[in-house]
Amino acid sequence: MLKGLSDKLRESLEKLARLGLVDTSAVEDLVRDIQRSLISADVDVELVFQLSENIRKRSFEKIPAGLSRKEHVIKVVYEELTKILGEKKSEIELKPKKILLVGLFGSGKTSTAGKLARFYQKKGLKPAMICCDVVRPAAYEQLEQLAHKIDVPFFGIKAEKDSSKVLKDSMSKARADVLIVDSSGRSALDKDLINEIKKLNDILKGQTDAKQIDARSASGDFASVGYERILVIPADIGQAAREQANAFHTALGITDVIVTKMDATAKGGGALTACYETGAKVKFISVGETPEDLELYDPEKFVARLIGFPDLETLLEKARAVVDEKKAEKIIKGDFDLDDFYSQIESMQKMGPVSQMLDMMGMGKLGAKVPGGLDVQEAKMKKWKFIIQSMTPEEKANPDIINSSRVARIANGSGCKEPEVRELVANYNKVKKMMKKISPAKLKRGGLGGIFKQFGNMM
Ligand SMILES: Nc1nc2c(ncn2[C@@H]2O[C@H](COP(=O)(O)OP(=O)(O)OP(=O)(O)O)[C@@H](O)[C@H]2O)c(=O)[nH]1
Ligand SMILES: [Mg+2]
Repeated sequence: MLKGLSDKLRESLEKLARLGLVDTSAVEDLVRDIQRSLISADVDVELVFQLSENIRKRSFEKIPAGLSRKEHVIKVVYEELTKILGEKKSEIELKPKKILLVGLFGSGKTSTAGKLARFYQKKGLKPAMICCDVVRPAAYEQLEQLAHKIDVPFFGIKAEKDSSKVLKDSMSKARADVLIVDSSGRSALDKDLINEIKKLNDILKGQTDAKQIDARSASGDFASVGYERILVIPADIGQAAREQANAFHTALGITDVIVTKMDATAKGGGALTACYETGAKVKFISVGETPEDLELYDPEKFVARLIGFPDLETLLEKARAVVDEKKAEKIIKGDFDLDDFYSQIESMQKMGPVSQMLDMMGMGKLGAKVPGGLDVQEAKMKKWKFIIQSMTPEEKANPDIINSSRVARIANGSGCKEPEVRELVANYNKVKKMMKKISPAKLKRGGLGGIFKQFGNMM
C-alpha cells in the first residue's frame, strides 16, 4: 500500500538513522526528502510546508531526557506525520445501526457495502444489504452476487427506478443488526444525486413514514438505532478529496469517510490528509477488491507502517543500535581508542549479521569485494571482540604499550593466535591514520557508512 511514498519515507529516515551526527544540514536533508515524498503523494503543498516548519523547529528544541538528538528527530517526524494524517483512531460502535453509503460513480460504494457487511459479520453482528442504486445498470445483480458470496441477506427491487420505494420496501422486510444501504453514483454531485440521497436520508432518519415501516421491522427496530452517513472516496483523486468531502458534507451531513483503492494509487496520502483537513473522520481504508480488504483506519499505525516499522519504539531502537553519537564523533575525528573501536564492533553486531548491516547501509556490494566474503568478515569481527575484551584498560586506551609479552597474554586470554592480536592492533592504527586524513565533512556526508567503509576496507 502506498508503496512509493512508503519507500521514500523509509529511505529518508534510514538515511538519518545511519548518520553519526544529526545537525541542521542533516535535518534539512531529511525535510527536503520528506517534502518530495509527500508532494508526490499529492499532499497539499501548504500542509507540507507547515509540517516541514514543525520538524525544523521541533528538531532543535530541548531534547527530552533519555533521547539522543537523532531519536528525537525521528520521533518528531513520526509525530508530525501522524498529525497531518488524523492523529486519533476512529471508534467503531459494535451496535445495531443503519449505514447509508454515498459517493460518486465508481468510488467503490458497492464493494464497500460488501466489505462493511463482512466486517460486522466477523464481529458477530447480523448485517443485511439493500440495493438503492437505481442508476447503474445491473447494480442489483452486482450487490446480490456480493451478498451471496459473503452469505449476507440482500434486499432490493429489480428494475425499480424509485430508490425511496426500494428502501421502504426493503426496510420493511429486513431483519438485521446492521443495515447497509448502497446508493446510486453520479459523475458529479448534482441536483439529481442530492435529491435522491436526501430522500433516502429522510427515510433512514425516520422522518417520513419510515417510522411506521420501522415499527414493522421487528428484531431490527431501525427507528431507534444509530445512523451513519458514510462518504466513499477513492484515494486516486488525491487532495481533490477535500472538495468532495466538503460538498457532500454540506448537502448531507456525512458522519464518516471511507477511502478506497489505497492499494492502487500513489495519491492516498493526499486523499487522507485532505479528508482530515475538512474535519471528516476517515473510519476505514479499503486496500483491495475482495470483501476482506477493509481496514480500520488508525493514523498512528498507518504512519508506522508507512515508514516500515511496527511502532515508534522499534524505530528508535534501530537508531539506538546504530551508534553512540559521541563515539561516532570521536571516530570521525580519528580520536578513538580500542574501547571505542570495540563499541563500534559491538553496535555493528547488534544490528545483525554483517551482510544485513552492509545492506542496510547501501554497501551490500562491499562484501563481494572482500576475499573470502562476508562470513570471514563476521568471524573476524567476533575474534576482534574477544581480543579487545582480553585487554586491560591501559592497553585499550593506549595500544602502543602492547609489546610481545602483552600480545602473548592477550592471545592466551582470548583464545586467538598471536598474529591475530598483532593484526588487530595494526588495523586499528591504520584506520586511525586513515580517519585523520579524511575530511570530517566528507565522512559526515557518507554517514556511518563512511566509517564502516574504512573498517570494511581493511578487513
Ligand atoms: N484495487 C481496488 N479496487 C477497488 C477498491 N474498492 C473498489 N474497487 C474497484 O473499483 C471499481 C468500482 O467499485 P464499485 O464498488 O462498483 O464502485 P461504486 O461506487 O459502487 O460504483 P457505481 O455503482 O458505478 O457508482 C470496482 O472494479 C471495484 O472492484 C479497492 O479498495 N482497491
Ligand atoms: Mg455501485
